[in-house]
Amino acid sequence: MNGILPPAADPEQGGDRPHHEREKDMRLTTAMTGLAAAFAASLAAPAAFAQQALEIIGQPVNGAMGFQPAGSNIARDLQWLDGMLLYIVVPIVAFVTALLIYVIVRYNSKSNPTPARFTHNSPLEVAWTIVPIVILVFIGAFSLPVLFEEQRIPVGDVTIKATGFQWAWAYEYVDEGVAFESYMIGSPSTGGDNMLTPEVEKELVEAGYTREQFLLATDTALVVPVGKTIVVQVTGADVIHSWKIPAFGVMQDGVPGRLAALWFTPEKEGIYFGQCSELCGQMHAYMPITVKVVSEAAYAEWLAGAKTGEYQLSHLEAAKPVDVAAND
Ligand SMILES: [Cu+2]
Repeated sequence: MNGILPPAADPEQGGDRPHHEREKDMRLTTAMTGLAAAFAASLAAPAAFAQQALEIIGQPVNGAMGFQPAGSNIARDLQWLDGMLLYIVVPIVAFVTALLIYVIVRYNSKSNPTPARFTHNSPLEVAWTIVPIVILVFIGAFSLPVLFEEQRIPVGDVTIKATGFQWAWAYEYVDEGVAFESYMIGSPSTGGDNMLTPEVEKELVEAGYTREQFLLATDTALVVPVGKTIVVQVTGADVIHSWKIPAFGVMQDGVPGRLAALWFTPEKEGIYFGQCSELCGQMHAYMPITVKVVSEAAYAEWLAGAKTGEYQLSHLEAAKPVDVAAND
């Protein structure tokens, strides 16, 4: 997003009016926002659900280094492993670099004109075999449990099937009879042309985002309850796509004709973004993923609305089985 988006406007625009006056304004604004939100919520489809209350946690930030904040058990363990490995990798790199420099300086042909002629040193050879084995076994003792944690799919409290297609994601809450598609705000499917126009910015703001979330925010979002086991079954309807949320530490290819799975337990309420991460065609960059992690009560409310509203499975194209073997 570098270069496309200017920095966001400064939100602290109080001018030089007295402090108490600004505070009064803010209270009024908050009250009005609350009222407007309540009014909007009473009208809107589940798509516009719970925007105001949720903080955006999982998104790329210009100039940032390292990981996005860990938003799940999987991401927390992955990031811990990454940090632990640095304590092993950094000394090894420093040691090998120092050794190389020492050899270059001490044993070049000028400072060491007559080189030694020996070819074997048994204690040294045993040492440089055993020491790396010990290091690798030590790393494995920590990395394999994390790998198994990711790959052993538990029984989910919520099971969602995510189908990638050119170019968006379709979701089905398999035990609930709820399904919907999720298009990037500003994509052709929502009337845009993948450019950040003033109309697209308006749509983003109406959906509770800002221009900073262009290329990340979708018209509908996956909604999941905090603290529950979420299993996502991933597949593709046409070519290979990949469902990835960096802040959850999950990524799984969606292959046509196969149903793979990933799981995570979201640990903090908020909005998390991801993108299709398998090069899948011309509009690969325009099929992002938006996940809203909400309280259990808010999830139950959303689900009830989704079941009776436009997200009913029977209403949707996504419900039709995909004939992956068809070649006509
Ligand atoms: Cu894709």
